Amino acid sequence: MTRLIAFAALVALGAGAAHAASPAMSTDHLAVVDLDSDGKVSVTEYRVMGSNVFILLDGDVDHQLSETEAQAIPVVLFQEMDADHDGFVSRVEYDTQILADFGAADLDGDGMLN
Ligand SMILES: [Ca+2]
Ligand SMILES: [Ca+2]
Ligand SMILES: [Ca+2]
Repeated sequence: MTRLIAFAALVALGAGAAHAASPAMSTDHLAVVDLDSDGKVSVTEYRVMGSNVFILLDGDVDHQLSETEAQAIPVVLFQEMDADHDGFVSRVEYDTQILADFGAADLDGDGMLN
């Protein structure tokens, strides 16, 4: 599992930022993302998850995340997502990373994480 999935699940679980950098995602975290409980995470489920996290973090609802809003996200990951380096992660930058992350985690390319 990639870091972004791990942090997204952890944010959803209400875990503190101290745990957000954990490289591993346990079965419990997978269950949070697996909305229909079929044991797999589809790209749709993953995007819903990612969207919920974005909305959760975007406190001022300007559709971009400042470093302050994104404190739960490891700084390195925030900088990776901020493709144009303007100090904010826009929704487009975020979604791009979400999809790239899903693709990277979907090792057999079947559109499901399992
Ligand atoms: Ca599922
Ligand atoms: Ca914002
Ligand atoms: Ca940006």
